[in-house]
Amino acid sequence: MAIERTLSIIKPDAVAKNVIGKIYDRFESAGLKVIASRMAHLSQAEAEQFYAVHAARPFFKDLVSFMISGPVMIQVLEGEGAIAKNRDLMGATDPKKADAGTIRADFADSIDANAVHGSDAPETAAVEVAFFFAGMNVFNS
Ligand code: IDP
Repeated sequence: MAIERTLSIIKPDAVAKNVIGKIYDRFESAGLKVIASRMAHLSQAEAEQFYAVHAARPFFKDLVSFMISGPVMIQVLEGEGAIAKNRDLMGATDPKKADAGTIRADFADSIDANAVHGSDAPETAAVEVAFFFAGMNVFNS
């Protein structure tokens, strides 16, 4: 399987719960490397742009409000099949439906506050990595 990069965000609920390290341990234990990271408090414009694909959805306003409610931890993960691997680690969007042992099953409270974001395909991964890390150092492992 190819070495890929994917964009991961630890959302405001998980940052507030002080579980950044526990979530990083999930990535590292699964063989994913953190090759860039930064903490940020997103502006409304940034959150709206990042989630523009969902602009017409009924939950868009709440999603943007939630994503700007506190700081987030943003990282690029690299590894074999990193995009699907990270999605497996995250679990289903709705934590009530997420498999036991996944990040969302263990750390998320609701479909709105669901702990993590992860790119869902190579095309979105490339766009999302550039969105947050264009012009910044991304370190090859
Ligand atoms: P994903 O984060 O599992 O890839 P997406 O469908 O891309 O899920 O949705 C982006 C985010 O929008 C989700 O993580 C979740 O926070 C929120 N979201 C998705 N569907 C709903 C919904 O039906 N109600 C409320 N929030 C939702």
